[in-house]
Amino acid sequence: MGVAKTIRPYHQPAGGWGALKAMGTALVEQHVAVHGMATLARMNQPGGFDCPGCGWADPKHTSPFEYCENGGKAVAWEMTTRRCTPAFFESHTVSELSALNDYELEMEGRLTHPMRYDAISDRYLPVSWDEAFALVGAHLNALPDPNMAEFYTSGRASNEAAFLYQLFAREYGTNNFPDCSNMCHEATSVGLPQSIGVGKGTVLLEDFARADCIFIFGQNPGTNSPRMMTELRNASRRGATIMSFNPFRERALERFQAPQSPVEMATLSSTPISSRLYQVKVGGDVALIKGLMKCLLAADEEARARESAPVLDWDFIKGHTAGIEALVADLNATSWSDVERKSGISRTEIEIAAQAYMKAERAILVYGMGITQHRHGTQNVQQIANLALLRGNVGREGAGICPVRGHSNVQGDRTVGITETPSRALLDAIEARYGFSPPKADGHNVVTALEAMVRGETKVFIGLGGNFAAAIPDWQLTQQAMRGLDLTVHIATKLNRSHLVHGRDALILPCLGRTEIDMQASGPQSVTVEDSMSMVHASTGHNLPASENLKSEPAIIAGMARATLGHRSKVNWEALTEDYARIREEIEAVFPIFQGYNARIREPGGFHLTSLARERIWATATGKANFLVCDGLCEDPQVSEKDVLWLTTVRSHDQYNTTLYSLSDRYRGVYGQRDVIFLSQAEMDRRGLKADDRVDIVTVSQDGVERAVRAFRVVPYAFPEGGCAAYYPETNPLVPLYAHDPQSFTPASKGVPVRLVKSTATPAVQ
Ligand SMILES: Nc1nc2c(c(=O)[nH]1)N[C@H]1C(S)=C(S)[C@@H](COP(=O)(O)OP(=O)(O)OC[C@H]3O[C@@H](n4cnc5c(=O)[nH]c(N)nc54)[C@H](O)[C@@H]3O)O[C@H]1N2
Ligand SMILES: Nc1nc2c(c(=O)[nH]1)N[C@H]1C(S)=C(S)[C@@H](COP(=O)(O)OP(=O)(O)OC[C@H]3O[C@@H](n4cnc5c(=O)[nH]c(N)nc54)[C@H](O)[C@@H]3O)O[C@H]1N2
Ligand SMILES: [Mo]
Repeated sequence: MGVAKTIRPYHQPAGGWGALKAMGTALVEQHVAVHGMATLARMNQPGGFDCPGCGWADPKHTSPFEYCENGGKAVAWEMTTRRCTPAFFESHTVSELSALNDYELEMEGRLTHPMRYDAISDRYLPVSWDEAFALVGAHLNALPDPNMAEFYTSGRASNEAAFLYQLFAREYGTNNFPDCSNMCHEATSVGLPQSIGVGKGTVLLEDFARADCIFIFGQNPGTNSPRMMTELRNASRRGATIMSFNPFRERALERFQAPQSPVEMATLSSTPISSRLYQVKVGGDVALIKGLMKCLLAADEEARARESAPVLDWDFIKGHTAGIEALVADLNATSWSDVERKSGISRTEIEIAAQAYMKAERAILVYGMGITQHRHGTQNVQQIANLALLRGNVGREGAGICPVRGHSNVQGDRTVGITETPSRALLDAIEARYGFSPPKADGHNVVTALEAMVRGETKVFIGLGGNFAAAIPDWQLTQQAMRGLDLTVHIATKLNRSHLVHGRDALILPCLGRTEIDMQASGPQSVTVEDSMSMVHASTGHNLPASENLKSEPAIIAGMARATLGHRSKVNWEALTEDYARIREEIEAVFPIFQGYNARIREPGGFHLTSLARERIWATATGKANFLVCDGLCEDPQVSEKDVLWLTTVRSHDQYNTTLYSLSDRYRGVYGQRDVIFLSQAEMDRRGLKADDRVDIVTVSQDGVERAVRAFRVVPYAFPEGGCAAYYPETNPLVPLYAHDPQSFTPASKGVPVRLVKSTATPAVQ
């Protein structure tokens, strides 16, 4: 890849010509320049396909330029002309492949043929689809208990694939659905229902055009949802106040040059985005939000003393909420000195942000992984909800809570039944429709699935997309457990680490991507997806498949189901794969919210799945929206040592989760390398470290196990004290499996206590 390992601070705005150039480079690297541009023109358009990148919403799928740099890269990555064929597998043992880095693995290109691991030659060898399905069936049917199998989903799977998958696993007999969202927005799915009765956001895209104030907590839109920059830029230009709360001064949160704006591009001008960036300490959000709420309370009391208009929305609080007294008591018991110490932000600065929030008639609170991936992720989410409720900023135009989802259909997958804790209503609906009795007991999430693997209880792992072995925490322990499985099955488009961390028997089943024509007995098929704003729309691929041996995800799931369940199945798998409109009819039958599904996806832009909270109907135990108290400021009593730093593991600008588009991170000024640690000058001085020194990062473990990554390069950076940052997934070995939010089980990958030790190791070859 030939990019020199340098550190060169980036002084431009985010976006701009750099973004166009990077997208062009990605297309050229994948040898798809001309065809790629034609394909991109069909992205997020009526009759086209849905961007396989992030879960951000599209403006009714009607703008002529609805893609971004990183969406472009995601498409180029899928469309690549490179092929990872049986001949490639023939010439490399799995041990040899294991020496390649994650970038090199995926650069081998699209998988073309189903492959089965052969232990004698330590190679993957071609296998027929029928043999592959029979092998899955034989392993699953040999298990004494269906709960010894795990059915993992990554959030790119369509509604149709996900629905069939959960139906298959439930008819087989388990609710074991570890899901990428367990490592992602689970704190939202668990936290928000307690607060507002629904585990999803409450805003629509059009609300961004009406908001006076937008707060962004722990989310990096310029990299991870660049189409959101259009909304932020427009909001900024019409005078809305945007404020960000993030340990990094992420460039796109500062200023953005819109590649869609001819004027900005021609004049090299840009739009400032955040009027203030608050460099909150890693893990300091509860303190910060409590500080903001303290300001609101104080201002409200003052206003009432003066008999002027209240600051809190008392009509809303009295009519719609419960728990305000306990919240007020908690805030009064929270001292400013603790707030300042834990958040790293002064009271005066917090007051400025609070003023902006109070002044705004309509405010949107946006958040991402900086909020959810903590031991106190659920509490973080609920404090954001409290802040919204205090001013009635839920269920009103231009206002609301906006968790920005990750994968393009992670939200849809959950809506159509990928859940390890199914409701009674879902189980009853399945039983009524199909006449089999689905398992009632809760199944495994990612953490409990890994724990079961470590205990040796799990025998079979099936992954519908994703790169489980790389995305999970605590590799030393967890990857070893995966190697002990009887069978691992991966439905995938590209070769990745999970295929090499395999069980005794192992299959790689190559599938079609979103950009490709999905031809079934009734003709070409469309699938459907749901975005972060709960809009459901169709996605249709137009490119020829990467290989004639590929199958669609629904067809692969149906194949496994038939081979496993045989004649005892109550589902007509064949008929469902012949025509996906039939799958949508089934979804509608099980989930009444999808009423009129097949007709409604023909509307341009699709349709909105109504959210009760948006209508101010609260599906909580109290029938109200709940203010929820978080005791204290989420300090960790286990970690008091002075030299401990809180490590947050983040994405570079050039990766899609475990997929690396390159080893560079343009906006943070890092080129050709990923084994770096961002550290403030003060923390460096405290440790006698200089720029470019190499350090081992060692977790302060509670179980006596050594967790370390070696020889990371120190990069001085404007970063809050007490914390440091490095890239995911290279630092996943540092995240202990036990370190997760007790409520949502989200691994605490944005808050790992670590120590730095001067390295004696030489840097790993990248
Ligand atoms: N191009 C691209 N797009 C993507 C992805 C990708 O990898 N690449 N991934 C997709 C997925 S699955 C997801 S979930 C989303 C992820 O998108 P984001 O939510 O943006 O994820 P991250 O980059 O991991 O971290 C978000 C931000 O949190 C900040 N942060 C870290 N710790 C803290 C903290 O303690 N408090 C606060 N307030 N902030 C903190 C980081 O500095 C970073 O700016 O994007 C999706 N879209
Ligand atoms: N330390 C740390 N760990 C984290 C995170 C973090 O911020 N820090 N983030 C977490 C988050 S938010 C998430 S969502 C998870 C991500 O976990 P996953 O969703 O499991 O991982 P991805 O890297 O998105 O998966 C990439 C693989 O998906 C396959 N793929 C791509 N497109 C398709 C398709 O259309 N169909 C199929 N079947 N396969 C396809 C390709 O083979 C590719 O190699 O990681 C989590 N882990
Ligand atoms: Mo995610």
